[in-house]
Amino acid sequence: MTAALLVIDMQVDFCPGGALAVAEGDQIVQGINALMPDFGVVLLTQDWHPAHHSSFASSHPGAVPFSEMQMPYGPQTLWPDHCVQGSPGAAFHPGLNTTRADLIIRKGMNPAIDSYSAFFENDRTTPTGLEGYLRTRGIDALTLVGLATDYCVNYSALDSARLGFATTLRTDLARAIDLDGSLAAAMKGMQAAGVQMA
Ligand code: VGL
Ligand code: ZN
Repeated sequence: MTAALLVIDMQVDFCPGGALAVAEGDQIVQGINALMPDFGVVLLTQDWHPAHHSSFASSHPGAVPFSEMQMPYGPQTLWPDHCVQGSPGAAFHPGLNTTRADLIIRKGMNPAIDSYSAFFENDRTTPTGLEGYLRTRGIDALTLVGLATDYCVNYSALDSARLGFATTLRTDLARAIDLDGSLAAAMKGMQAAGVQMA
């Protein structure tokens, strides 16, 4: 098997002090760096929204962060403004080894659709191109790490397993937002989809 390491959204805004901080998000950086030499291919994702993105509560008058809204593609959680293209918060955590990356894939650029997964936007059909990259490079196994376990890591792992990649989540190298039991639901869903927990 040819395995790749998929590092999800290790960005300033998802770490303590950031706009959408994940508790202990910064504590997994060194462990992720240490894992990179074990993989022939390292891929990084970057949440990369235009200003006024539709997933921001501030784009909807009267809406508050962490509430839910119906979008044409289904329910969408509304977030504080985060990871705006080119902003300091959208940068990778300064401790992350980005030198080692074969590919950086950016997502969430469509103003009207959020994109949690590294493979598809939240309409579940618009591809990012990652699947084609993996297939043309002969990669058939993916290990996921990063932020957040219950959102972008979860959606990426589910798509990875559904597309037929042997998928592993390093739970020690991921951290969650955990809104209303979202972490427990995500863990259950990933296990049911055949994602290996390591
Ligand atoms: C994420 C919420 C909004 C994530 C990104 O990286 O898990 N969560 N945008
Ligand atoms: Zn986002």
